[in-house]
Amino acid sequence: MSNTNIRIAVQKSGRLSDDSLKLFKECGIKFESGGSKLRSISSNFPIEFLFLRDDDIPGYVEDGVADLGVIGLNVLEENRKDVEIVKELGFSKCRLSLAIPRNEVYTDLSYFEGKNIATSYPNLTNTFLKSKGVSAHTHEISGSVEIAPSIGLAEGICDIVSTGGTLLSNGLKEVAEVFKSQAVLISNKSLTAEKTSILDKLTFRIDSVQRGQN
Ligand code: PRT
Ligand code: ZN
Repeated sequence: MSNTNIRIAVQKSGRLSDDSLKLFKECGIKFESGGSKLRSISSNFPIEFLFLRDDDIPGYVEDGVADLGVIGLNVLEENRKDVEIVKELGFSKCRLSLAIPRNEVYTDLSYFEGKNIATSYPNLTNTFLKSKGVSAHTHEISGSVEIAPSIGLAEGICDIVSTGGTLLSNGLKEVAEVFKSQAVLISNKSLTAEKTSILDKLTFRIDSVQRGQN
């Protein structure tokens, strides 16, 4: 019998982690997780887990360091890695949205013409604005984007929104949705036949879990 394992990269700790681990456990896959463990081999399914920062996952899957990964579609599309999207997983749902100070009057997207927008997602933001015929300047910052308008760095922001609470508490209002996201299962584009057959077994189990939830 072959002892090939498929290798999957999941977020070590963050907004994707709990639901990713829960999904694989619901698939009947036994493995250890948590603490400082960065790798774990399942005792009852041919799979090895790597626990990583989410931003590194698409690159590892493109390079074949990992065969599969669980990642937010927002991160995947922003970084434009060449991987296969196997399926939508239905958790970590959020949206990338444009927001401006609450007391500003907003009419339509032309509001952003010639303005500065702070974001950690310059590619998605620029692609959206271009498709709408708006020319604005994006300033890439890696975190605490919501603070940018109040410190005079930009007139608006484009950031991930879930409940809207963070925008509210920073005196901002959401004015346009740029991109809808959720967690997706991705795979390397050239899996061996053996790994493809393990992936088929895995997606079969994920499908049954998802059917049970509907
Ligand atoms: O440490 P590591 O690099 O692995 O994690 P990370 O800090 O980069 O990412 P993490 O764990 O915060 O998010 C992982 C993924 O979860 C994101 O790429 C999204 O696909 C998804 N997701 C779902 C979210 C949110 N909801 C979310 N609310 N990602 C971020 N947020 C942040 C957002 O940036 C903003 O600051 O939460 C704030 C807004 O939330 P609300 O509820 O106040 O609107
Ligand atoms: Zn990250």
